[in-house]
Amino acid sequence: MFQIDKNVRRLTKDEINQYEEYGYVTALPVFSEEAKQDFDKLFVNLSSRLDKSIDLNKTAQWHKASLMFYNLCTTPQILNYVEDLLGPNFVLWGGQFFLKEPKDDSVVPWHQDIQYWPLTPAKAVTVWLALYDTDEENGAMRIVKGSHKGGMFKHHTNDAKNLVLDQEVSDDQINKNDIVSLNLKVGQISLHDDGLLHGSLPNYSNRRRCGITMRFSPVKVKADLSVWPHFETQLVRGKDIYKLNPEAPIPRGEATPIEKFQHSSEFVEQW
Ligand SMILES: O=C(O)CCC(=O)C(=O)O
Repeated sequence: MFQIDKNVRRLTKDEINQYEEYGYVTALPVFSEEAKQDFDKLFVNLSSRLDKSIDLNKTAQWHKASLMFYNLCTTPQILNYVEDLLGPNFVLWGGQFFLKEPKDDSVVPWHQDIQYWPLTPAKAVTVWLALYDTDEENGAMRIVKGSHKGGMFKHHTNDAKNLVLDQEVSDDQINKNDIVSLNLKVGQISLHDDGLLHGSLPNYSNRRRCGITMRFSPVKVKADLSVWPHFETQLVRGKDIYKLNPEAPIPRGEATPIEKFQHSSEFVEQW
């Protein structure tokens, strides 16, 4: 459905080294410019299902609810890049939108994903797919290169209304010289490590900024279900040799998540 970029490829050795050294790779081609209208249609179709009282940024589990969303996450060309980092056997366990409408003052505070995720061992790759062009003006994601090697940073809770997430690393822990803005053209992806510091600023532009994040882990990773009872995996490459986590079925239709944490059984009746 979404046209693939003719320049799509596998990760180069340099990119794999860069990921290990700096915790990210960016501007990887996946979908062509012509997919632009289809992405816009997908965004409108999925987001408009939500009641106005529900913030799209506060929903997740779209990969377990919506077949269209699942199909996008399992695009073979995306999985190829992930396989180059995680090896042959891995699962999809998260899928959500990060949206900033024009002149939206919402901010994603500096954080490490491992602060939120009860996974052992802590190993996950996030794919951030640009549904619209994203740059410094409209609040592209920013990362602190190499910060995944610094262990756990100290987070504090910040309940400010314009923050999309509530765990924040204070500015004084950020090495300003290492900040990189992950500017992407529609259809491109970035990849980042779960220990990497990242966040994003408001959208100062008149353009929508929206990306889809997809979370992948090797099959040897286990979630603590006492912290995340909703956690389920979908095997997307290779074999699940350890069977450490509950599995979610591939969506059989179009359901709509309305919260951050939902079990797949909640979607079944909507398919
Ligand atoms: O899109 C953003 O600004 C932040 C995304 C993010 O926090 C994540 O991918 O973990």
